[in-house]
Amino acid sequence: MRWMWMVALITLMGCKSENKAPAAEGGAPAAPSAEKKLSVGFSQVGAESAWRTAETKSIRDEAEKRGVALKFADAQGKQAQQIQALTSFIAQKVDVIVLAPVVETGWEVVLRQAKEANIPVILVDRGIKVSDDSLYTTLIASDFVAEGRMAAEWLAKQTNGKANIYELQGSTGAAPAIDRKKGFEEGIQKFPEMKIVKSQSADFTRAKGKEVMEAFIKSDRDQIQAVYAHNDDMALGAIQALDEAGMKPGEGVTVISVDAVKGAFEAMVAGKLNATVECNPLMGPLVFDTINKIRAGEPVEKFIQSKDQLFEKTNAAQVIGSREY
Ligand code: GZL
Repeated sequence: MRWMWMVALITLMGCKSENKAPAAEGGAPAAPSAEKKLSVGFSQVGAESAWRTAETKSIRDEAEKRGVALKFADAQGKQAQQIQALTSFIAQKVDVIVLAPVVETGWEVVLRQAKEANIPVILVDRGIKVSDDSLYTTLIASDFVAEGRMAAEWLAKQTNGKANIYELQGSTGAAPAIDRKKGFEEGIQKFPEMKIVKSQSADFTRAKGKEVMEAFIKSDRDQIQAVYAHNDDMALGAIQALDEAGMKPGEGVTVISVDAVKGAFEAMVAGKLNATVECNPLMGPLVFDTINKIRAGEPVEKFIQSKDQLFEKTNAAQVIGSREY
């Protein structure tokens, strides 16, 4: 009887070994033939500016080039839609989440859900305020405070430290709006005759930039000596308003902004924009290189900074041909 149990046991063991995948080199089971595509959920702010469009194109083109399955969600500038997108990415069990956060606060709950689902989160282009910075792996962005300071220092030199400044702020609560304002104010601090006379949000859009500038012109026309816009789109809207009022933007009124998009170079060549501080949106390659590092278990910096530089109308004509966005 006992011999029958022995035969059954040996047969069973033989069976199990036949069920195993054919052993690859070194004994581990061979990888499944169709390599699973990397799946990435990308929650984008919206399409409010030329800069944003360039950033979206850079990330989508790079995903395409690398054969990444990219799930793209445009939030039309609404945080609730971004949170909805992240919740959906988590439910779909994406490998990585890329988030361009429209505002700095209100992310704790959904990022905790991503952490609990073991999905790494990469922030691009804007930072967030959270109590626990393990809720995101890294931030790939420019230093907006430095951009604001660069703009202030250029304007101080351009105006010999004396100007009535009208400021067009970006979207309320957005990191670039908060920090570009902070850096600019720090930069003009040592020039008592440089004053921000009025400052209002124009939501990073050209249309709102024109609208707010028209209101400034209506109330303060003869006082306006300089305009500081947190992005080129608002500056181009303001330039249109100044032009229509016959105020000679770029000569009678000094205009400086941030982003360095193609439209800004065209305005500088036309002599209507005086300077712009670059904020590079072409993050695609760096985003996917960073994802590869994270998935390979390599350490990545908490803040991967894009380098910026300032362009003026004096050198715009030589540079415009080489601009990629
Ligand atoms: C900056 C980005 C800003 C751009 C604007 O990283 O978040 O948002 O400066 C865009 O053009 O709308």
